[in-house]
Amino acid sequence: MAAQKLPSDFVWGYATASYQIEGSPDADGRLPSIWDTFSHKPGTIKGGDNGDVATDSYRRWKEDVALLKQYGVKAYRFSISWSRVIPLGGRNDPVNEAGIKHYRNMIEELLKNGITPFVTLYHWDLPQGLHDRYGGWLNKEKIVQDYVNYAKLCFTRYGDLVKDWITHNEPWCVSVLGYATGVFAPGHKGNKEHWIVGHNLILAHAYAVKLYRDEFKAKQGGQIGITLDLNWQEPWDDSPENIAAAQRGIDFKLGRFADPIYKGRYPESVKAIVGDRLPEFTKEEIVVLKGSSDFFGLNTYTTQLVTEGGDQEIQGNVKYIFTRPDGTQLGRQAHVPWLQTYPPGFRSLLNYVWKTYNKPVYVTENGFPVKDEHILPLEQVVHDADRVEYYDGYLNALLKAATEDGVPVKSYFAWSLLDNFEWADGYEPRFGVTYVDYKTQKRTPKESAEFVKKWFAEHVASS
Ligand code: PNW
Repeated sequence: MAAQKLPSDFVWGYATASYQIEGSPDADGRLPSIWDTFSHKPGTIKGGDNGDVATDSYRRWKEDVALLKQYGVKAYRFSISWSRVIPLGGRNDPVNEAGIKHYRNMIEELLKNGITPFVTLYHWDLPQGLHDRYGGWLNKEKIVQDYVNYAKLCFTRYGDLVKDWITHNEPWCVSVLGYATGVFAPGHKGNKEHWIVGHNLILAHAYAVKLYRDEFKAKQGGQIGITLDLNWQEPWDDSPENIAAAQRGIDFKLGRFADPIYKGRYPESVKAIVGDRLPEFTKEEIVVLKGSSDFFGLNTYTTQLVTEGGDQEIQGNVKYIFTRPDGTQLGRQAHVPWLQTYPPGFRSLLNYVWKTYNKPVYVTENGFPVKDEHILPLEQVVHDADRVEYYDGYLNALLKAATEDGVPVKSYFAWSLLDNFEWADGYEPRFGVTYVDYKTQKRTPKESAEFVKKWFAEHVASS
């Protein structure tokens, strides 16, 4: 029997995000985003770093495209920096043609090289102007209108060339890390704001999708959806409490966004615990948000074992661990504490998402930062065996989900093309298949880049 293969139209490539790679914060009329402000506050970022230079990709984007070409990808997922195209962010603020042109040039260059652009509209870099003017994501009426206006500008200027749109990247991170734990911009803490912000992110997404479907889709022929994040949650053992806990953990991380978007309502388990701090959708809004994603965009990195208990409402009062009942670790430890390699969890997750939401699944991020890679000499860094092991495991899990379980998986974007600015962790964790020397900006491919290229050459059917 011939080896199982993914269909010939399977899309694969690498993902990045504007603030993590671009640098050049003041170039050509760009104004600050909340991440510029946040990362410049002392004590927010490991090592006192910020995204002022990052991988210098605002200037080196042609080199990045050449690298993608060399890696044999079919697609590239990147995000637009809102404050490059509308520096102050709002619907009555001026549009910055230089910023518009930058992304237009890049999109054209990608297409010239046979690479399909997948564009994320919002990967966390809200224009500081909107945060200052009315509280940004906390202000429902204003932010929904301004976000839709920004989306409209992108559809208008790029939609003849871009056919795959992602409204938001990981609204869970935006709301919880930004407005509850405060480790991400804008650094607010508490147990109320993040429910409001999450709610407003859902509405902004839904109204942008409505606009695309009403005014652009017929003419431009693209698709639009959202990317949510979930690390698979596996009950620690088969006790009924821990099985229930894992489902509740999933509801608090994924269901709080996915259920409104695909089913038109919040999960009961969330409503029961959060009570009247959870905003309500109006009847009109429900009509707009239910079914407001053409696909299921999924970012995932690991699996967590779940037990009942704990008082962390934010995660549904469950606890996470990596140690099994027999004392062994779930998988290989990455450089960041929250990630261990566990491919079977990826297969379970793909099945769960398909069964629960019934949409084609686009894996939009998945990757691994090798432990201590930042202190290893380059000769060792490029032999990134632990990253290769990770991709080998996760890609084969995806293949099984697609071919044996029948999950319609349509894409796989590895995180990331380059080592880059890893948010609050600064430049220490390295997720790239390309090593970046931050002093010289020299890019050096790691062995994983070759591995991924070869894997897809062998496992995608020829057309
Ligand atoms: C995602 N966590 O973020 C983002 O989409 C990327 O920008 C980021 O670089 C990548 O994953 C790697 O971290 C996450 O704490 C940030 O569980 C934090 C968590 C998960 C994902």
